[in-house]
Amino acid sequence: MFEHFPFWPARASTSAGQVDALFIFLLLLCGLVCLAIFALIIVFALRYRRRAGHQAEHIEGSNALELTWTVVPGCIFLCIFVWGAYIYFQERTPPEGAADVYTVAKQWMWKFQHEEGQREINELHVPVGRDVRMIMTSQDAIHSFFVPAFRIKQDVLPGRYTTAWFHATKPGTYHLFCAEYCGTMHSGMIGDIVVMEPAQYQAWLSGGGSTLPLAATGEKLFSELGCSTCHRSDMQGRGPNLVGLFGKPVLLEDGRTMIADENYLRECIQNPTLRIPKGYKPIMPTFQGLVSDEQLNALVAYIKSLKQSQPKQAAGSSVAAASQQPPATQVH
Ligand code: HEC
Ligand SMILES: [Cu+2]
Repeated sequence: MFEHFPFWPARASTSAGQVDALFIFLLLLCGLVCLAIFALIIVFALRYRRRAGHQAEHIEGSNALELTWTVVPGCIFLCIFVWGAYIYFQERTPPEGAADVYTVAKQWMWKFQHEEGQREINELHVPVGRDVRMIMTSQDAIHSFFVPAFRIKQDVLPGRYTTAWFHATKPGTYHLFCAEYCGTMHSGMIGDIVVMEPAQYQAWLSGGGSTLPLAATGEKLFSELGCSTCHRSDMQGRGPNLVGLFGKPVLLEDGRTMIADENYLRECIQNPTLRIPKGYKPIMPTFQGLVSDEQLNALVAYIKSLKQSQPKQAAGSSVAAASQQPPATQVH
């Protein structure tokens, strides 16, 4: 209904309609309450104006009245809360099997890395109808990934990953903004999300020449940086076997159990001494400052891929993996 309303951004994702419904509900509710207050002010002012022979009457408290104006707004607020929480959790929970796009924000640009290997700056191509999960980090200040047409906004922080996801529903080009003041050129930190029909998208993917998938780039780095000398799939290395690690709980030396998600992998590479898996010595050198955020993304993508693409190897090392880790539980 707001398609041609100039102040309303295009609606191009599955969650846009839900966010709008809640927003319109809040707008109507506030508008109605505001109207009612103004109407009552006028009515009361006229009705109870000062007149000869009329005297105000003192009223003692009324429990019925107090209860009504407490319970009714309380219920309305609770409805808003439940509705909002429902949408929030939906926006926070990426569906199983979403395609990952790694994002590095910096003053003042957006850099994207596709799983397929394509890299882009200030422009992100995605197909209609795919669940896309943004795995984002910043090289410097705090930024915020904001796509009004998708109704998503997520802060992007240095030193860790934050995620957001969307499912584009309409081809087109949509604005991307940085929504967190990040320095002089903050207002210029903008980009385009180009949503294409799947066939077009395939053409775009293959148009860029041959690119190495992100996980393969990570695999190359893994051997170039010497990771593979300690992390071997045959369990002869000095470091833990990384096959099948992603998504599993890891028991640490200090007794904590952590899920090996993207942030865990990232921190293990940047700051290995912070988390020592049980049974291992803190001999892994830190790679902080030695690998860029893009390279870190590739390494993380590679370690994640060790689960999906090498089921045979994973099965072979499951004994060792099991002794190192508690039973697998489903995460995300
Ligand atoms: C000198 C041997 C060595 C090298 C080189 C090394 N690691 Fe490690 N790595 C270890 C050891 C030992 C541990 C466990 C103790 C710890 O976390 O410090 C570990 C832990 C890890 C973990 C956490 C594993 C788990 O089961 O929780 C990850 C992920 C990891 N390394 C990735 C890498 C990557 C990526 C590289 C290359 C950039 C690398 N490592 C290089 C020895 C090494
Ligand atoms: Cu910014």
